[in-house]
Amino acid sequence: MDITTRSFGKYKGVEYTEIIVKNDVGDCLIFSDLGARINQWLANDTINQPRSIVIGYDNAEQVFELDSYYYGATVGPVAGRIKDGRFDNNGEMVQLDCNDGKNHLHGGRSSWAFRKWDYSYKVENGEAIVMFTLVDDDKDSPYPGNVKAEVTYRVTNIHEWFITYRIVSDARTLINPTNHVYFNLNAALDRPIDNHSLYVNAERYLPVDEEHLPTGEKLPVEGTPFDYRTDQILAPWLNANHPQTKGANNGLDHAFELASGDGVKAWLYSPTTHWSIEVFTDQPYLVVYTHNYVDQEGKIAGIPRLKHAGITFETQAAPDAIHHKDFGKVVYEAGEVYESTTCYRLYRNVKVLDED
Ligand code: G6D
Repeated sequence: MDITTRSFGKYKGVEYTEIIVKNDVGDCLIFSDLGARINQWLANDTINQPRSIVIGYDNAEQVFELDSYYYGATVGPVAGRIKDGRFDNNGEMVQLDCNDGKNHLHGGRSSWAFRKWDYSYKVENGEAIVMFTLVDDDKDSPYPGNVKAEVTYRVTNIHEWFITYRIVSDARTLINPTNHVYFNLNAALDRPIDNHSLYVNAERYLPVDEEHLPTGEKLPVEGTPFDYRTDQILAPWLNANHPQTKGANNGLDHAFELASGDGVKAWLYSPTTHWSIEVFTDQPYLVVYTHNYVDQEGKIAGIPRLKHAGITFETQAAPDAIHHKDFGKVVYEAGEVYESTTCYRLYRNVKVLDED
């Protein structure tokens, strides 16, 4: 297990860093202090060629100049949308900035995705540990409280990437972060994920309105383009003639209510590489977004942004949970610690990759 660093470039006079983790089984995961994000996951194929399975940026400037995608970023303090950016905090009305139409999304303009985090790293028990920390005080953020956030990435020698959050505030506030990693297991970012198979262990999903806010309903997935209780090839469902997928510009952009327990909560497979990802989490919801909007020109890693270029597995309490009592815990009192762990595990089939 080897950990090194290199520059991720400079933006407005601030230098950012990439932290490069190479495990003993051919994976190279590259994180950055800009947004405590994952920027690359390179896995060796059967002819020992590194193939990228997540979407990232070439440098810090792209994050600030191109980013409406939040590739690989830690988004918070609250990941999902908050209606009108407003909520009642124990009798005090709090108004957040509304960076997504009339609503607040991904932490707003002071999102953790665009902050420079402190970091440290070590190898412990044969695993790479990269710890990011951020002090988000109420001067820098419209959220109540001075918050200390720790995000620890652990990379193992069986192709696992663990994310553990430990977050505490000195005042009652909202805490519900996630990681906005996009996977593409075709290992070629110019091949959309329409050919992937998806499994999600969920009986219900949350329909949304025209502002992508949950309506408050929880609907059965049965008979809909949200039924992944057995694995389904995505293409027909992303382009289904269903108001919810069409309303998301032909794709998924929805929260699934996950089954309880420690088992696999989601699974993704590419028929091109025969590689797959399993998702484990202690969070109650999973937002799956299939990169339905391509609203930025420009190429990243030399490749134009494509619709359905990747798929996210954003583990969290449901979007707008502050306005829906049964959407998961999002309110934390002063000193109350938020702790959560999510794991993404890669499986590489022994078959030779399909010829390009
Ligand atoms: C769009 O509605 C989607 C969000 O769910 C996603 O997180 C964002 O793009 C990157 O706003």
